[in-house]
Amino acid sequence: MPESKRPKKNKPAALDMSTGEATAASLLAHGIKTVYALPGVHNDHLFDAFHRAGDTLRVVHTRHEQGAAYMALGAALATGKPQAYCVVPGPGLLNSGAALLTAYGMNAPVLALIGQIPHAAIGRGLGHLHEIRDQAGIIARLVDHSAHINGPVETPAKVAKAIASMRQGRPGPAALECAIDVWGKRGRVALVPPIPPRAPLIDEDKVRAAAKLLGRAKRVLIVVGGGAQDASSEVTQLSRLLQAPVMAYRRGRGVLDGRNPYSVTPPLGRELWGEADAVLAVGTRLLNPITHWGIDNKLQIVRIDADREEPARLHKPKVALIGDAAPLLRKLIAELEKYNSRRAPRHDEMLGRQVKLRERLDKLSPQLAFVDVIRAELPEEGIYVDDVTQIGFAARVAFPVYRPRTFLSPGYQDNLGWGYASALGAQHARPEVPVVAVSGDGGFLYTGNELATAMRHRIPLVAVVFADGAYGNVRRIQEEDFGNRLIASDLVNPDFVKYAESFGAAGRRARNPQELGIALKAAFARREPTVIEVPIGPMPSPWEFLHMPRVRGKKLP
Ligand SMILES: Cc1ncc(C[n+]2csc(CCOP(=O)(O)OP(=O)(O)O)c2C)c(N)n1
Ligand SMILES: [Mg+2]
Repeated sequence: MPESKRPKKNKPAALDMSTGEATAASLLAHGIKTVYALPGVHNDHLFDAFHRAGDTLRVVHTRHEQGAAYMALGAALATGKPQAYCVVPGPGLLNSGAALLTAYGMNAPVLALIGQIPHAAIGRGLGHLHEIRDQAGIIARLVDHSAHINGPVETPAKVAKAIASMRQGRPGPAALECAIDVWGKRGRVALVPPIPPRAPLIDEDKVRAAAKLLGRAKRVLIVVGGGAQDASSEVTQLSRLLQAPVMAYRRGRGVLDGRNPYSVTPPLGRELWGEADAVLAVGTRLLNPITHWGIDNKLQIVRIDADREEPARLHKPKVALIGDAAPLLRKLIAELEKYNSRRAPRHDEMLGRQVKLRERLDKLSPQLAFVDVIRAELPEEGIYVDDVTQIGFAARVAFPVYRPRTFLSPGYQDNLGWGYASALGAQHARPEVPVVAVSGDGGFLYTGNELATAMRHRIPLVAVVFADGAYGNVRRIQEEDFGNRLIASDLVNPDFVKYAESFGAAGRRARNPQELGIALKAAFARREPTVIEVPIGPMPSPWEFLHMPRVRGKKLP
């Protein structure tokens, strides 16, 4: 063979493939072995490529596009690894929209594969099946990285770039769209390896400045968000070195083991925020503490964030360190050895504060009786998936989370109904650990239809549905703040036990915390799709533990 015709070293040979086959092969080359999906004519060639990939690539099909996208989201949050979903254009895309929006808000690495109308018709408004005006523009508003696939040859590079973007800087979703007549087009395709993440250079001067500031401080509070999920051991070590409590609300839970008395949620976090002279904020927007609890120049803030733009968005911190939390924290720990001061241990103080808080939380005892039982039955490594419900609000302040990625809560979108389908994705991606979805009767029926998916794909998710016959949170606000003028907050429910049984799943009813404990123990042992209905009455308001007034300085708008 003449020299020029010989394949270059390290360059894989080009193979004859369709765009769909190149997409499937590229997903596999990036370790993505599952696509959560709902098919349709626009993506037939892509699904045929998935079929041809055989057992190496699993397609988990759902009953609604929101289910597919939420499953990918739940899987991404439970594993920290990129996940993919695939839907038809127009209504398929919009049906998946709330999940994609939530993936953006939660910085979750979800890849959306979206069909398109015939290539030559895009933008012409001819009224093709599932046509939507400026689909690419709509997608571009929902994610930071999106691209259009024009044919097989460019597919591997576009997939690689999209997946790299999901880990680069602030992580998050990405989207690729491709026309109905392009998925099947063939060409000579050379696969490309994953693009290695570019770690930003660590600014040693800034690390030193942060170490000096924190080393000198007398009362440090660490605040963690979703960006700290992979830095659990570093945060734990820093908490010890600085004698600093660690506060988390929704996304940072489990970074410091909830059994550690230094692990706090907002009610204690606010007290500590008021007393602190320094805050180390890791992978969190810090929006609620700054805007609600106030800020003054006696509180020095060090921020660690993957996104360069984030730290100064609301309030300029003293020091901003840009990059992944774990390597930056390791540098900070090393540097602190030189500058850290001696501080008295706060162990007993923190234990005392925790006991006092628990006494205050007695007001929420109807919710906490259930929360405690779920914690008692869910194994240490089990995953709790939250929804926007009265039990959920109590859990956000009082459910101790033992490990990272074991408390999934929908972040600032706080979108009702994400729970069941996201939990299904978490359970699918982590089959070895039990997962429990905790919903209200309102939230459950958003995606409770995916019980059919749980049965079809044998996903042994356990769902607990607290049924009060109401959008209870809304109803309580109408009762307490709007003179009991009730509107649009009552619900007519199915019998959730029979509902589950009609799918062939296990249905149970638990009338009190003790019965819930028994039902959960059995369900985690049986490992089959299960719905446990818990009939409840009205619950006390959790707001005094979540919406708390200013404790220092001025309040930012
Ligand atoms: C997508 C979305 N729509 C509406 C809301 C507003 N909302 C917050 S809580 C709630 C009621 C939840 O009802 P349910 O799931 O039964 O839980 P409960 O409050 O009764 O415990 C509603 C409608 C929301 N958070 N997200
Ligand atoms: Mg309800």
